[in-house]
Amino acid sequence: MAAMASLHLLATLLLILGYGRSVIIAHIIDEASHQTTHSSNNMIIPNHTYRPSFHFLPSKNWMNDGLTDPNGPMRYKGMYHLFYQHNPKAAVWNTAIEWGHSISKDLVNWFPLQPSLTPNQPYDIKGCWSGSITILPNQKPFILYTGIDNNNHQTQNLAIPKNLSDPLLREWVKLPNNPLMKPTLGNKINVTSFRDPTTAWLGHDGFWRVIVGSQENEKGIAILYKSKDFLHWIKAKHPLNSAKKSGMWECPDFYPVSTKGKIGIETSVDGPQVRHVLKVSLYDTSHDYYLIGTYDTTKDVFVPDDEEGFDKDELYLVQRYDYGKFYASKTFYDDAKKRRVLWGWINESSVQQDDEKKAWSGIQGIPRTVWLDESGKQLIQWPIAEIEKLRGHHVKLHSKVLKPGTLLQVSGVTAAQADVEISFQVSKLENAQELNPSWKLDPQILCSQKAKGGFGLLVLASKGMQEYTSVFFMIFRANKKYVVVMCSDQSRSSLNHKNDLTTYGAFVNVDPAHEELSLRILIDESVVESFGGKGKACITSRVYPTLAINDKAHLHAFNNGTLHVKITRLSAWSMKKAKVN
Ligand code: DQQ
Repeated sequence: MAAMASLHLLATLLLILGYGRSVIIAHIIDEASHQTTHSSNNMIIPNHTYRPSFHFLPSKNWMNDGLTDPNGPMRYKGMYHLFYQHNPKAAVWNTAIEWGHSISKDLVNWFPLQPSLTPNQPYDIKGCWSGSITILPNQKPFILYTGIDNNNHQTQNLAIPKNLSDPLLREWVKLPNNPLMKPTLGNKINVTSFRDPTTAWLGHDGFWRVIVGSQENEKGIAILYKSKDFLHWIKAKHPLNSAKKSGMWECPDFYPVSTKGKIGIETSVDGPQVRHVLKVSLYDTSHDYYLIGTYDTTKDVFVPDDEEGFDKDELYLVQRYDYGKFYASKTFYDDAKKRRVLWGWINESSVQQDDEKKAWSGIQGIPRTVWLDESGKQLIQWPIAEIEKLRGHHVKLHSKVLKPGTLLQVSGVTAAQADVEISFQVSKLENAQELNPSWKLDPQILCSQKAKGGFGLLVLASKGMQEYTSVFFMIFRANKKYVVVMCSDQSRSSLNHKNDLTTYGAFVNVDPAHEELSLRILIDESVVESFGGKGKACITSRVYPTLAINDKAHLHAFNNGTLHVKITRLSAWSMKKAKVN
């Protein structure tokens, strides 16, 4: 209260001094967002401390807001668009969600526009939920999205740009024919589990196809719809894919990948050098899983290489984009750079009360280029090259042996806002810990329970090491082969133990006897986005240190194991701020 009173006093003063009202409002908002909050250990942390500087989040001028799923990403007439699930009124999710909208020339700096869809029709009055964009012939972008009606029933609806000659596509109109797809007694679709239409693809028969996520009891389903004109949609006899016990499939994504290199493919393209990826966001686990397989165009079904698909008993063995926080993701084809780009939502690890205090929650991960690994068995993800233009001051290190027990400080970069790349060569692998055949092969459990040493980076570390987040590799011996696990351990990341401090883990398909182990980490105040094995394994975490903040954060390389480890390359850059909304 006292703080608000002094802000009003300041406003009056500025008015008297002849400043314009808009300048004053901007100033008040800025001041208010710099108010302080008390963490559980009584440290005083300013509200903006954890706010990322180069990750996407809504405008700072929203006094209180929440962001979740990326929606309808696309490149249109030279401009990138990102829509997103946005609650402009509170830093928590609320059903009456709208579609926020921002544009960018480079996927790094973003400019906010007015919301493109707000709940105002009987079929979406309780929320404009997730959906996708399809660019139809003659450059016509169409949004298909889920509307929530007064009975909480879910339907699929179409919105089109009001004015196609506006390159920014500021205004969107909802079609009078809506809803275009809805649950009926005849089709037996679950009325509250029918959402998140994908980008549509065009078959050789001239029919558009789209999948919508659903559930029938425990069975997760990608319901397939077809249409000749994008207005009249007919439910196909068979779903594109389903799995008996995986629960609700949210935000499905279905797209082709090339078997030849990194090049991306437009969503409707099929052919001999093409495989398909089906990704689903499992409501029950809050993780995004994907399968690689074949799209059988005659039967209109997706046949995963791994026959059990999303029904595997050990769900932890189904591949994920990210083994930390990353949900409701969506890809789009970028025709300018001939690549497929992946966006994913990274939620907070703090408690809701703390989100409300800092007045914002939810960010998008750095967009990643995604392609099929040469093995054909997994996807590779790498931060888009454009992010490198934020790299500022650079420190380098060549060839340094890290004896067991070594901690090596990397100074000279802003450690709370940095891009770090490091590669390790490991010798004397016979000293590696043996993988006990009785252990459950869940990498998260290996990282949290079996981790005896390891080597990697300590990020966001306080001077006295009361706080740090460690991202590291562990190598296990198993039948003359080696199993590499990458871990992101948040257990010491903050003295505020109210935060979720879970440890994450992922297998990295690299043979350490013949290849170097590489790690890249994008550190952005409260985000630690890690890419192991040149993008073979990704782990994103959110951490909120109370001591290791801003210029009090430090960066170290370490070897805490029994193996002989050599750093063959280390490059760290201070990262500049992006202009985000
Ligand atoms: N978020 C949206 C839904 C989607 C869920 C609602 C996934 O459409 O299923 O905000 O995070």
